[in-house]
Amino acid sequence: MPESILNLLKSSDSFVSGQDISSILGVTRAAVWKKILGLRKKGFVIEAVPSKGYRLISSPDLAADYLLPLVKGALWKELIVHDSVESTNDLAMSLAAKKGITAGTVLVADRQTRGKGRLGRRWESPGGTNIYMSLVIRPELAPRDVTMLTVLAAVAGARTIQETGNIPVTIKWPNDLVISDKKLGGILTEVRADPDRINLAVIGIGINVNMLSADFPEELRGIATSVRLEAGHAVSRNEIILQLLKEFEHWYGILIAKGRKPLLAAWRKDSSTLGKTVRIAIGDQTVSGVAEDIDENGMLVITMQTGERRHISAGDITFVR
Ligand code: BT5
Repeated sequence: MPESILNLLKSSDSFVSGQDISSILGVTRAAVWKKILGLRKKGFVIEAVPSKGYRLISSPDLAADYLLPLVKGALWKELIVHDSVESTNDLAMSLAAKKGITAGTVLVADRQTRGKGRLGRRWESPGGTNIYMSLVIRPELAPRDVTMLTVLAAVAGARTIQETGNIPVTIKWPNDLVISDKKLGGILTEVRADPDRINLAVIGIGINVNMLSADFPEELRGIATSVRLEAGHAVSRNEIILQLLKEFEHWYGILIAKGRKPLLAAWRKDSSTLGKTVRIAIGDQTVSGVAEDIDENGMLVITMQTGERRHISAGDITFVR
């Protein structure tokens, strides 16, 4: 019910009368008032004027009640916001192990105490400022297609930030969202799979939204940035999450209906990797060459100085100037 009241308030720029709300929702005016008080407790600022009714002034910066009704549908079923977790990906995986998570769940946290990157690296996850979220889906894809989920999340993430922050974010293969060579977001996709099918995919996305330079640990200051630092103003985390879930659903639909080609084309368009001379660290090895393309499996195709072409599945890229 708070969802419905919120929808009514959101659909109107001005006041909605208590009488209208109670007749549309079929509840008493006293029940409406009780729910309004509940929403206020959750951080929604709702103006109440006796002769006019209720008006939504602002929504809290991370609010499941606000977000879920706007995205719930074919793909997204649940959205849960936590104050603090170790890692949204780990939480999703441990719930999945206990069969306690529905496909279509989005887990969001205000902060993470053990946020993780790839290969056991740390993801800085202070509270009150950024987005840490895990999208839990049961994709209709074969295990070999799992990289496409990272490709998809990167395209959805880049487009979302381009639109909401109005800044030229690009994708750095394989999983970075960057702007002028500084990292603003990262993706970590994990799956539970049988040999022939993915049972569950957890797509972890971290985006630095309103973090300021002083909030970054010393070693990241030169290589990391945030939407706010680039856009020059604070941006609502709700709006980014909302847009990202819509973009993800849009591209997921295209992937399922039309295959990988359109998604790979979108990736190429937003990539800052292609055409560059790169050095790629793969474990102890380093491979250098020109990044030519992304192949059908999401691997980076590079041409080495010898003329040999290689398809690289994962690694850390440095641009060689
Ligand atoms: C990533 O790893 O970029 C994947 C990050 C995924 C984070 C999300 S948050 C929600 C979900 N739950 C989790 O626990 N994780 C996911 P990688 O490519 O390995 O990059 C890690 C490197 O990025 C670190 O070694 C640092 O150099 C740098 N880094 C760490 N925190 C950062 C931050 N907040 N912003 C920018 N760079 C950061």
